[in-house]
Amino acid sequence: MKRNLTIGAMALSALSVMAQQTEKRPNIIFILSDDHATQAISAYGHPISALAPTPNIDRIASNGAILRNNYCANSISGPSRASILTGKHSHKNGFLANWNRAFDGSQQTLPKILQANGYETALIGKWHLISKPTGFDHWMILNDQGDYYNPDFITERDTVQYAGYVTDLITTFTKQWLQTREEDQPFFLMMNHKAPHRNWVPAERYYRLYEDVTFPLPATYFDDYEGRFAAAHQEMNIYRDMYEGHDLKMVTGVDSDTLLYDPWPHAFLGTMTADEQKRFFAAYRERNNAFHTTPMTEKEIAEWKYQRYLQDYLATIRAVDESVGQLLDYLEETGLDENTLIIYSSDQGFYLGEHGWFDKRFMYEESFGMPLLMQYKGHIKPGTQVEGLTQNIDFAPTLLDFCGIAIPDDMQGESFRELTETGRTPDGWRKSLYYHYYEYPGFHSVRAHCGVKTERYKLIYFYGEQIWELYDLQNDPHEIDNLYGKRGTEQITRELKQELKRLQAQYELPEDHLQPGKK
Ligand code: SGN
Ligand code: CA
Repeated sequence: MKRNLTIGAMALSALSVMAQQTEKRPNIIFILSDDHATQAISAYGHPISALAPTPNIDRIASNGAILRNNYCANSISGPSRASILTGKHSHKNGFLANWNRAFDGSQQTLPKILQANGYETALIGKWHLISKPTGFDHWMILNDQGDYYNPDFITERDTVQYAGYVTDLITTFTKQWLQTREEDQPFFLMMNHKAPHRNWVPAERYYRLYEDVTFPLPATYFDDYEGRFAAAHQEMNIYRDMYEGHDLKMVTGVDSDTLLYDPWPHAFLGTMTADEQKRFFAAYRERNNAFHTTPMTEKEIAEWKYQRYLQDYLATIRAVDESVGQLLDYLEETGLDENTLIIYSSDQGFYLGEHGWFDKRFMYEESFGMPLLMQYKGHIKPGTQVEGLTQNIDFAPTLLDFCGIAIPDDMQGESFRELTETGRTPDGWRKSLYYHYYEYPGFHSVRAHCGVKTERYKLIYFYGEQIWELYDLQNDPHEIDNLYGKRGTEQITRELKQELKRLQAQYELPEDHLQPGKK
């Protein structure tokens, strides 16, 4: 009798150890959109998002945590994705820019470590790292940037074109994989949306969603870039550099079905069927006709372009938000949400007209910042706000930490698990962030730069031109007043330069990475 009891107790404690172990091994769903600005996620509270809310993405924040000071290491797609996968800065993972050099898939990555620890791993959607994915048991990726309508999907076996809208297809394939995965294994699933990437083509049902909404013009829309050389020399201005056909869906005249300038027709209208094209032009006709029949000044045209850009950009996000809603519903209906950590982010931030811009790349807040929302029932309290400085190199270590898997020493990021679990930033947490953008010469002509950010200040060094910029984010949140070299800033400049050097040494930046030119 006694013996039996003991065995029973032992079995029970073994069970509870197992339960703890299972608890330590959450499933992970990583939702990564492309170019999704925090200004366009209503949980972040920006006035733009108030007019185009994202109720489903916000669900993740209200079920869990919103990270308010999360940043990327290099604000461009491939490099950010490589940092997410490796937990390392660009100079360590080797993917410096969206140049033609493939990601070295033989290196250590988050999915590989999870796989080695018994996880089933899957990737669906945008990949953009040139080499084939490694570390995923199942993958189905878009070709390069992918197309909005009727896109190709590449698998280990073949390339197949699917009929439909890219965001909806990615959601469908993701749900299908969830239904067919190995039920007895924990899983790591990446759902990587194309939207809201350029050229911002909404789902047909949303072509006209925001046509009557007037979005607030950013205070810096007509920025003169005074005192900021690189800002003055970029090519990402909405009213100067956007392609009127490709980006703004403008046509040649009243009732025209011919787009104005579109350098890549094969990647836009070219993938739509004839009927889809017809419905596309019909949906924009009234607005395009009004443009041609209303006299406008140059300034009014610049403002009209801003509205058209935002209407389309935000309309593509509506389908992303629906996708997140469908996934959350599925997890709740199946009870999977109990043991699944869900994370929503984007490869970088984006300009929604600030400084007159679209695109990213600069170390200024809008593109340096990355949205980050996380839920994990029983571990992250609903409504948690995280203020500490976090970065995409931290994602891999954080997720490994949540899974109870040892974080390899050579990962450069830190686990921010404690920040999300307590809502507090521990004393020893980092006080500064390192940033490095390489892609110059390149698309949009943003000069290569590196820099350091603290809670209040930011120092940027455009090393090709040997130009420095210094901002006091507290007094100048729009970063228009370059304080570098101004009287009274000597000490803070000295401190920030020292900190930049310290970070470069800590992260082992090779010396020639501060030389201009393609690496
Ligand atoms: C494309 C875009 C650019 C964009 C890059 C990188 N042009 O080339 O505007 O900066 O991608 O974006 S497009 O008209 O072809 O869309 S990234 O998010 O993949 O890094
Ligand atoms: Ca991107």
